[in-house]
Amino acid sequence: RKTRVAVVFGGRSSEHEVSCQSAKSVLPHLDADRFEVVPVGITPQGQWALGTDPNALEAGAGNLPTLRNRTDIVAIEPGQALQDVDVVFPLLHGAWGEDGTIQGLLELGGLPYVGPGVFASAAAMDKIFAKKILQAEGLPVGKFVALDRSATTLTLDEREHLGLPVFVKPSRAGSSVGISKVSDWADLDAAIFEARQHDPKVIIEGAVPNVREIELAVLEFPDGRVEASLPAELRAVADDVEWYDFNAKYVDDTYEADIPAKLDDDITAQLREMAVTAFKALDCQGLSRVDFFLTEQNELIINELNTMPGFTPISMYPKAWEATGMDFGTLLTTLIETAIARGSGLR
Ligand code: ADP
Ligand code: MG
Ligand code: MG
Ligand code: K
Repeated sequence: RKTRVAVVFGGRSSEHEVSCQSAKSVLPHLDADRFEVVPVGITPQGQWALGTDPNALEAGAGNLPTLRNRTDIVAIEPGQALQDVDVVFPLLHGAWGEDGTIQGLLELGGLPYVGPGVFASAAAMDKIFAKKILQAEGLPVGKFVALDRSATTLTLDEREHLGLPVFVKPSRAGSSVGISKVSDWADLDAAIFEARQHDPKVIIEGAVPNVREIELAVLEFPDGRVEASLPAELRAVADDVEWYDFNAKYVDDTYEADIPAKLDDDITAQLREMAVTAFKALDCQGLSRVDFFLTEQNELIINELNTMPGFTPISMYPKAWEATGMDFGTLLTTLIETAIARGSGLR
């Protein structure tokens, strides 16, 4: 019989709609001869629902599909939703999905799943811990201050260390949700307050001036080999576009992608090697998108790893592999086969 793949999507995080969009674009690309898809939606309230077709969802925020306003959902237990499933694709972004929580549930149930395990998922979700681990491995990260849960502002020393502008971020979020760029210290406390709407843990980073944003898609193959795609670059189309915010990611056309990025061969080689090193430093498995900043001085900084990056039609992870010679369908098959080859339990 065909391999039964549960595609779990939606979820409780602020990236609910992005996840629904990812599911909508993944489903038609899964090899129908080999896989039988079991779509499992999770509502923003955390209800699990079987048989929710991501293609039949109404449009929500940013014109993305959503389960947010559905009143007809019949909630079932996760165990019931995943009954008779061979492997799970937890296509969830952000908290309660990309952060090790669903991975823990699947480990308890002994079910193999696509993507990194509990530890790597949790570590990559938390920008503060991810930076600490990367630093410990000797990998380059930018200047940052981890704001204590009880602190409401930066000290004078910390302000001097970071300099203006700074980026204020929830430590555990994604899709640029809750992030502000602050160019005047007078706006700092409001930005911290805003970030705290998403996470009590806040990270504040020194802004990299005239940064180039480069992303690489890292993939593990069923035999354990780990490879990085060619680098892709995200470029603002106009000078007055300041940074890659939620609207730039999903709504406007303020950013363009160069896939592959126009970079010298030696920087490309360095990026591909560093992406695999970062993947291993965080003990990732399956996949991750490793996002870099390239400074004006041609220095590389690792910004973050995303263990379940977007899989929408415009998302960089599938596009970067396409540019490296692997089509979307083959990529999805590889992800699922790697998950099955790994199995469940400690490894
Ligand atoms: P998310 O996980 O939400 O994507 P990021 O840390 O990647 O959060 O930040 C989102 C965007 O904000 C980046 O893609 C970049 O455009 C901008 N940004 C974040 N940190 C910095 C920084 N230190 N210097 C310059 N730009 C930054
Ligand atoms: Mg992220
Ligand atoms: Mg990012
Ligand atoms: K992340």
